[in-house]
Amino acid sequence: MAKQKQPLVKNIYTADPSAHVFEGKIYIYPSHDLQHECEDNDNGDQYNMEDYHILCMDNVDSECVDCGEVLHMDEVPWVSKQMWAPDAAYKNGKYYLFFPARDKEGIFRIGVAVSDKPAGKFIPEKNYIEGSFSIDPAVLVDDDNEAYIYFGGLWGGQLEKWKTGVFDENATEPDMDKNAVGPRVARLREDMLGFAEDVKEIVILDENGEPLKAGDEDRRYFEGPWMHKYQGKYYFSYSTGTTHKIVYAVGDDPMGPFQYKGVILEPVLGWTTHHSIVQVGEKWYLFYHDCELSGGVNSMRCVKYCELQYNEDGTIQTIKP
Ligand code: FUB
Repeated sequence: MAKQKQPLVKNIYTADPSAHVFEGKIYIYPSHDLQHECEDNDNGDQYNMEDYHILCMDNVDSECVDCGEVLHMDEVPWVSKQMWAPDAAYKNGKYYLFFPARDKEGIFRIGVAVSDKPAGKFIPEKNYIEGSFSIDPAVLVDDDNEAYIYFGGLWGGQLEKWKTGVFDENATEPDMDKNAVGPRVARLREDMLGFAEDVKEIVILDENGEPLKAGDEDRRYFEGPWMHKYQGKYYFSYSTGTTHKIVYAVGDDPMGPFQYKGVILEPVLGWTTHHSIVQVGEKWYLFYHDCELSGGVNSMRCVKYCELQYNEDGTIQTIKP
């Protein structure tokens, strides 16, 4: 039986859970953390993952099952290393697994793999999505069947190196009083295998309608985007990285802008925090990770879940891990 706030599986280390209800079950698309000797640094070298496993639960109370490996980096011609946080989407009868990894030049790109079933096996496209960069793809298929991909992560995820639209190895984050680097969004093509239009930078606004500043580390975007809809509004949530929170901002358009609203999850054990939000029946759930299973090793994480509750005004109640 799965219990809230307990590791969902213990046979492997898992992180970055993207949860969806497909075909009446809960499918979780996580990163698969490995035990290895890589250096623990700000570049994320310690997150040296090689493949993806999919987890499945019949319902929120049932056992969580590891469905096994569905994609390995050796099967993806453009990948050199580091298969980081994935997400999956369903459209037009097929399932799509979106995943970031470093290409042969060491630049993070986003790839896509396709399956007829939610638990794979997934067959990768030969090349990464043209025009893609950075990490942590999250996909929303909206009620009108338009699909949007959100992505980006600072530091190891290289987002600040794309300020000009071209990769600049030496680019750094903006000064503290300048506008924060925004996450990115692109509309996906009807076949889900490429961007339909140019990538756009998302703006997250403060309570006065001003863009959040780079020095506002309690609120500015760092990595791990997620998009869900609640009562017709678009809820864009993400990790603040250096301050280790999951926070959210709300807007009327899937491409933003979004106004900052508050904290969803207080810091967990471990440096990274990463989440997804999914409705199962009448209730809403937060899937997240921490490092409890490894006793606090940053690169050996475990996926958990708990119920998420809204207030009457549509704000989300803050969860303590
Ligand atoms: O799992 C590797 C990276 O750590 C993810 O891409 C980030 O979101 C962070 O969780």
